[in-house]
Amino acid sequence: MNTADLFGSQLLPGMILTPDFISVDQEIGLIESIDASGLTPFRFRGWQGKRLTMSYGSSFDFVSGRMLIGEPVPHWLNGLRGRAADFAGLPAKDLVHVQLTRYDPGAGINWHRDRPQYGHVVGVSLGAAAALRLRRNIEGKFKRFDVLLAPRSIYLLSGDARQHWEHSIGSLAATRWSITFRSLSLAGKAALQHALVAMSSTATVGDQR
Ligand SMILES: O=C(O)CCC(=O)C(=O)O
Repeated sequence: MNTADLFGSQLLPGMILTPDFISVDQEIGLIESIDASGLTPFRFRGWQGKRLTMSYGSSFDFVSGRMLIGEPVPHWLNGLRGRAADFAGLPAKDLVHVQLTRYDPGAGINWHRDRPQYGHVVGVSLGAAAALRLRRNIEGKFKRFDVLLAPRSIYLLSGDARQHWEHSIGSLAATRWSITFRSLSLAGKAALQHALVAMSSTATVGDQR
């Protein structure tokens, strides 16, 4: 029996969606914590997005193109991280990166695949419902698929859905929040190792002064 049989519907190979993963009270508490977390506009090289984000743990820096060791994952996310990891069939410690996002009216996210440094992607949706649009280029033609992300639902992107399909969310009419947990791919683990070595050699140079 695979994870989809146990926990939700498999929509594409590697994509599972489960409604009502958290309660309304939990949703309200998570939204309050996200709003209090110090969100800032998402930046990609010289460009600034309308959505607001905050990241914890190991993360990819879109400005320098490097893996960074970020702020530790705060305690208020630990319970949800454990449940999200169970949902994805992973140990909680593998979800090393957490991204909080707020999409105010007019904000969305353009077509993309998550960075190859990341492995599994697990997303919890809060607030307004949104359509997650998916597309895959097959011999010059896009195959498309839309998935409704209801508030309090959780989705997993892995395998085919993660590697071969791009996803996006169009401009929203009402505010939506999301919590995205990510594991590292082999490339991400190597990049993280590199970042840790660079950090420890900087510390050693500093110590010698
Ligand atoms: O808000 C979401 O659920 C999607 C987020 C996403 O695709 C991203 O940050 O790369």
